Amino acid sequence: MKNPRRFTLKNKWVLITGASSGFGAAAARAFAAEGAKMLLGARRIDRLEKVAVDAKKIGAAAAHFYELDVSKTASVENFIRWAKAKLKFQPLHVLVNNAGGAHGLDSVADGKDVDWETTFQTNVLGLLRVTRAALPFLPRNAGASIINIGSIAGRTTYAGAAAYCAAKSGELAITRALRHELLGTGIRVGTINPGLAETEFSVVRFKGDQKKADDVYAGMNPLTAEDIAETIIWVASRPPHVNIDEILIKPTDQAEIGKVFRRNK
Ligand code: NDP
Ligand code: 8X3
Repeated sequence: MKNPRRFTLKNKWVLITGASSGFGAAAARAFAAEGAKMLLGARRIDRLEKVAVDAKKIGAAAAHFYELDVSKTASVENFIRWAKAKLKFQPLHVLVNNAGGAHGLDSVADGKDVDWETTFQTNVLGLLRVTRAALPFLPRNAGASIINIGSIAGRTTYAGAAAYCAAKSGELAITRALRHELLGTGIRVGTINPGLAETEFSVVRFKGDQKKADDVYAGMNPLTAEDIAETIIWVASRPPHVNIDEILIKPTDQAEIGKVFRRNK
């Protein structure tokens, strides 16, 4: 059998969670450049609208947005009902489960229930909910992909991040289990695990403290949202017989978590 060298994303429907900033917004722009059709979700509608307008300017065949809170089952179901209406019986070829993040950097001894609960509700339960709801729309044996955004934190641990590391290691386990469950359907399942990337991630983690967020990337050259978006496009555009299981992608200035090269320090 002769395999194609690339899966074309032109005119394919792509659903991205957490598309209002960071990796998700950059992924929307990157899929737009491929001429894809997009369904974008997040809680901040004003931000989503800007991303959708940009996506259309860049070349998206369609870019629709709707409010989505992955931490609430009712919101996910509502979002997928809306998505179904937009799809109009066409298949959804790419699901990017990106919504998530870390909340706080407290030790377990000082940990807050609200931070732990938000971390698991978004990174773990949100991923499960969205995947369950979206699966019926992914076509069998037609090059569809589920791309989950994990983290280097899911593959190792560091102080202050017990819940976040556990959540991202949960994301990795879900990705691997899904590959078992979907074997034979032709639906690809993979995870991209970034190291330090400068987005709104640290501002959210430190609850709006910009100084603390900036310090995370001080003197080093972090990954950008565009680096991850390009990786997502590469994964989604592999030919249908190729499944990219797991990618660990880090800035050159990061050897490991906590081992970062900083200039002028
Ligand atoms: P950002 O904070 O810039 O983006 C996070 C996105 O997730 C936003 O669009 C936000 O939208 C959305 N989101 C958060 N909570 C919810 C929710 N309950 N329902 C729906 N959407 C939600 O950070 P990044 O782009 O960096 O993060 C994207 C993913 O990458 C996350 O899963 C994060 O854990 C992971 N990651 C980040 C790394 C980094 O260093 N930046 C490294 C490794 C992984 P809104 O607030 O509008 O709902
Ligand atoms: C984000 C990367 O190193 O801040 O997942 O945990 S890290």
